[in-house]
Amino acid sequence: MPKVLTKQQIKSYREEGFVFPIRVMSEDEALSIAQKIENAESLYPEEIHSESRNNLHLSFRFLDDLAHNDVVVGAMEDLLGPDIALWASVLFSKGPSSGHYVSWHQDATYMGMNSNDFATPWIALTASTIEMGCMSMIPRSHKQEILYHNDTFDNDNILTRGQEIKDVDDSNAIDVILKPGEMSIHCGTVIHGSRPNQGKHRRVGFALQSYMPPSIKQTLGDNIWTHISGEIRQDHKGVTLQRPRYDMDPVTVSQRKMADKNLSNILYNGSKVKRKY
Ligand SMILES: O=C(O)CCC(=O)C(=O)O
Repeated sequence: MPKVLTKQQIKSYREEGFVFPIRVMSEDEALSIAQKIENAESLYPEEIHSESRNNLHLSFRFLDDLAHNDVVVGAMEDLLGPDIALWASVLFSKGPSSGHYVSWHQDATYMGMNSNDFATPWIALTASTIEMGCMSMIPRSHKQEILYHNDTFDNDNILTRGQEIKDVDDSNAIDVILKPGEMSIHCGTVIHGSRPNQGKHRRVGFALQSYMPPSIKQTLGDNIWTHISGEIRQDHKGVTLQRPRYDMDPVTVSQRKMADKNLSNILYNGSKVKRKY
């Protein structure tokens, strides 16, 4: 018996490569988390900003709570089984009327895993509409291997390498329109991207990238996992990440630095250019 997703939603995820919308919390709760992010940005500008956006669940208790949210974790258990660890998280923010976009890509390309069958919940903390540059997904595109990605490092492209798959047939693309507090879930090989935010308000999504069962192993870089549910993975490199006891807990802020460095080494492996995120 699934915990959160319906059988139809599980089928849809497996057949299309993604599923949405799934309500995680009320609109008010989501908007209050978006507000907490803004407060954190003004209180701790060195810790959280557009280029310091990875693994913020290790520095801020309210984002750690999202990574462990019952609805999110229940949905992951429905898709991945009972033993789950989180690889990383990314705060994807696009300011109003900004040129920032995300080119067509497959997440698994530079993650260095032995399998791409992992899942990423993307939680809308504000509305995410077509005008605001919501994600778009190419249905069933996950049923293929990783395609060639051209690393553009384009300034407006907010992917690490600005990597893009060229000539994607987007005639069947689905716009992942979400209300605050809803999430989508996509798999590691589905082709997706997002256009610039042409709206008047900021668009904020928190991507838990990605939840993995123990059968999926890191083949590049070190194993650094946030334990989520079931059996604790035994393949941690040196340290098991802890949960922040409060915002800016010095123990986990320092663990975040280590996790971010490892993430950067993995994502930019083989690249001559390295951005700060
Ligand atoms: O937030 C976006 O616009 C893109 C996010 C994305 O590519 C992802 O979560 O994998």
